[in-house]
Amino acid sequence: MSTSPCTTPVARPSLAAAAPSTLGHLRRLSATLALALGTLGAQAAQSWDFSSTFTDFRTWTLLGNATASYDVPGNGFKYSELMLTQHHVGGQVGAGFAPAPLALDFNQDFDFHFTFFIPAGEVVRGDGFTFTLTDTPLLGSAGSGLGYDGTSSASVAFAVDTFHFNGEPVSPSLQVLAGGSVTPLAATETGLGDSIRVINYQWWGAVHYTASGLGDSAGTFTGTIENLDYGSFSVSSGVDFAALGLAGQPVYVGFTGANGLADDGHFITSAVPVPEPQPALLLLAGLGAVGWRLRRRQQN
Ligand SMILES: [Ca+2]
Repeated sequence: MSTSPCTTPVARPSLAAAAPSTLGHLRRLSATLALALGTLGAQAAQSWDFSSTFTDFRTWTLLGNATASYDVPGNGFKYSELMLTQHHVGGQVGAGFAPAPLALDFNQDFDFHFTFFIPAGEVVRGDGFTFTLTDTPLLGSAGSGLGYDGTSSASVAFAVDTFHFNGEPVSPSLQVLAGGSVTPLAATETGLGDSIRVINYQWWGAVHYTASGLGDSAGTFTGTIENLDYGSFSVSSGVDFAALGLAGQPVYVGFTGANGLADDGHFITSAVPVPEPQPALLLLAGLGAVGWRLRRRQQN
């Protein structure tokens, strides 16, 4: 394994890791169907996938230590990475938010999909990252604050918390957070231990919201992580977006992360195949050669 700090190849999915899982296939198929139905019906689907719909994180609002990169290494894929905290560098806190706010309807369901890596540092695991919906891009405190704690904007977050003190949910845990506090509304202890931060191991993340159906901008907010080796883990909480002050506001979507005394990296990634012109050209050239040989044979 590389020992140099902050190497993008560490975070880059291998070809195997970039190959979508079966669940990923189904997810994309259902997302495509939802989009198709959305354009046919009156209700547009509220669905976003930052992983398989290419997301250039260089265009995002980057706060604190967060940086973004873009790469086309010639392996048939193009990549962009949002690095919230740098691998092997402690004391980091960063955030990145999509540049344009969304007009989310909290009386309709919505979902977001993303992929992430937590390359392990060399000391204690920590601290984690959040997927955040907020009325203004935010950056909270480092360490256990996950780049979210202490912020005053109207917000809800899905946290992957990888470090705990005594009395807190045993890490790695999944949490629903709100109001700029890292005291969770709900938490699920995954029991994953250091498997959460196996180097170069890609996780799928998702946030699903199911509206109450009562027209009150409230519903059930669920965060999920999964991969083929370790399975799927979720946390759910009722969330009242009207009470939080997010209903009717422009909603910024993004991620925050921190590592404090630990030095794990926290990377959100996007990778899509790059269309390759060569095979099509070769095919045409091949057909042309066959045609020429057939014509020669007929002339002879
Ligand atoms: Ca924690």
